[in-house]
Amino acid sequence: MPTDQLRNRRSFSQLQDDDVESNEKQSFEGDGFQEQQVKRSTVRRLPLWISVIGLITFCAVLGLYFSQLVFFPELLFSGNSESSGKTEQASRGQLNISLHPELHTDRPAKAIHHQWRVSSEILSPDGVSKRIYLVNDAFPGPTIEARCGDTLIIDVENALDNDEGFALHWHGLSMRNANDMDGAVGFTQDPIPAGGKFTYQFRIGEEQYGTFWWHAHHQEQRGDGMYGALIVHRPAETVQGHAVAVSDAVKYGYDEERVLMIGDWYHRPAEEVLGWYLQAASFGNEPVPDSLLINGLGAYNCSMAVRARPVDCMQIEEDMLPNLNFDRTKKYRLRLVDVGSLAGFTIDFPDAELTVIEVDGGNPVQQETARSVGILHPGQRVDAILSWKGLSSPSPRSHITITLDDENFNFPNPALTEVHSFPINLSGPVPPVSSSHTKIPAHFDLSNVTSATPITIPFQASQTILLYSTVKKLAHLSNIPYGFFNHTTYLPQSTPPGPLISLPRSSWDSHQFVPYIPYSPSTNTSPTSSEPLWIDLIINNLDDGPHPFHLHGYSFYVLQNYASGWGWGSYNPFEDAEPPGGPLDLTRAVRRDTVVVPMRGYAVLRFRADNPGIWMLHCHMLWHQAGGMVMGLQVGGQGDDGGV
Ligand SMILES: [Cu+2]
Repeated sequence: MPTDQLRNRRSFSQLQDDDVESNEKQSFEGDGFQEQQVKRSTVRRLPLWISVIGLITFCAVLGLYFSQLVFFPELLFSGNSESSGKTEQASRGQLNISLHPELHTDRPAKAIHHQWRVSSEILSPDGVSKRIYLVNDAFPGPTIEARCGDTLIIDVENALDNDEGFALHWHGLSMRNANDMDGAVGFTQDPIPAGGKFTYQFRIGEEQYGTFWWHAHHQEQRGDGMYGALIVHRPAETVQGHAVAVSDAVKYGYDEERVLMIGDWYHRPAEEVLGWYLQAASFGNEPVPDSLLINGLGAYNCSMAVRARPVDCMQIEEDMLPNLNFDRTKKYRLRLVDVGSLAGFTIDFPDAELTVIEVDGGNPVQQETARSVGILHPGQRVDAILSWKGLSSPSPRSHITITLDDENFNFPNPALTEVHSFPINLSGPVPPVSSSHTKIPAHFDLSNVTSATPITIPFQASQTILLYSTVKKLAHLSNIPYGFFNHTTYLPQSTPPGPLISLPRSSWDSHQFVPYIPYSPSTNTSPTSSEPLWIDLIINNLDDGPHPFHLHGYSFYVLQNYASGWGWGSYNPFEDAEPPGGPLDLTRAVRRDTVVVPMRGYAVLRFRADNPGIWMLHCHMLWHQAGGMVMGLQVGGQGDDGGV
């Protein structure tokens, strides 16, 4: 029903304003434990008579608003969002999720307590109705903000129907000494059953700060909205020559922070989409998305819907498009996350400039400035400083354009518009035009990022793990496109059942491909010490499309990322004298936790195996992951011979 849909759209926006996190219960470490409750309104069901009065009032206000527009049309394009009331913001679809670094950068580490209730509801984030997962009645779920060294305690309640379980993963966090809190169903925990509760408790490493996110790690729930942002702020630190501690805002020169979770979106339930993909008739062509969401909102053109897949669609008119607000005189740190299931994207601010500063979990990169930045692939993050200093037009309006990468769109989807634009309302005086602005490159290619500073890693690794990943359509598997690492396609452990962490390695079944890496802690903390071991992970991609691979529990140096101009660009260090891509980069290799291996190419990743546990390694394209492109690494613990 349209009124329901309107309510739904309003509820998203109201839950995404600039308030402090919902229902947050914080315990402070230090002089004993104090407790502080910060609460704000959430969507609740109201008695009928209140709803009727509310509806009448709403209609009256709406009527008044539109009657005023006749006389004051500038109201429609008011540039100053700060002066707008909540109702107006909500009805116009505010995309802003502002962050609060000031609550975290100048305090000691503490415990942060959240209470989450996971449910689902039919909502229409881009105008099209679909069942979506909610956490505390919000989609996307709550944004967690913390600082390094904080302990997160998240009490999760499963309020889903139909016996549906789930688990939550904290993407990019090392989860040191907390392997069992990693949320990877099949590896580290069983799903939290319907009606059940589970408490995630772990400490964020002292060395970890940056842009992370949390998402479901069971079946395809991530594709139906079970995700949110997880931001770890870097504490201000004392720097020689500065009277006060220096925060990231001072270091990078920005005023405010915003998070933008951007991702492709399917109008059918992810389970149904996967069902279409995992059959012979798909010929291994990935399901192409229908739409795109930013922070849980989009704007679908209902006339694009195809007859074969009818949708319940409410057209979002031009003046109701989800929009962003910026003050032209300020600089913003944008924390961008690709929360999508398949497609990478490029983000373009035609009237502003973006300076890339960090990738994934706070890894500083050589700064590059451009009007557009991409491609950001599923699971990856990039932090960039947004500046309007070169803007010459006095117009209070600009726009942002997101273009979905079509490299995996082999099977055309006429329902999809690949380019989405959303309005930006600008406030503040027009800054002086910078003559250098016209010289700014139009685009920065994120595959060219390098470390901001020289790195120190050993010349060679102690152990090399050679992998070949591919989607295969095998006759004996009914020509269904299953994902493989080497000779294994993943299925959750079944005989005996249980997460791998709970079973001796000798009892794991044939769908578990988990190379073993010995671990012995070392007192030598030198970055080139041989203990714990340095590992080379060489991932060859034999497919005609890219795969963004994510390793849990670690980040790694990307020593080489190679795509062959012709034929197969594989690398086998046991046979090849030299990598086809030339010498490895041992001086400026970027560090990441999610790396794209190009089609018919390979990546050489090096990391120090200093975090014991059983860690998943998988393609972050949901359809490949669900089709079995999943393996693991076991660091420490019992090896194949039963020894430690
Ligand atoms: Cu993939």
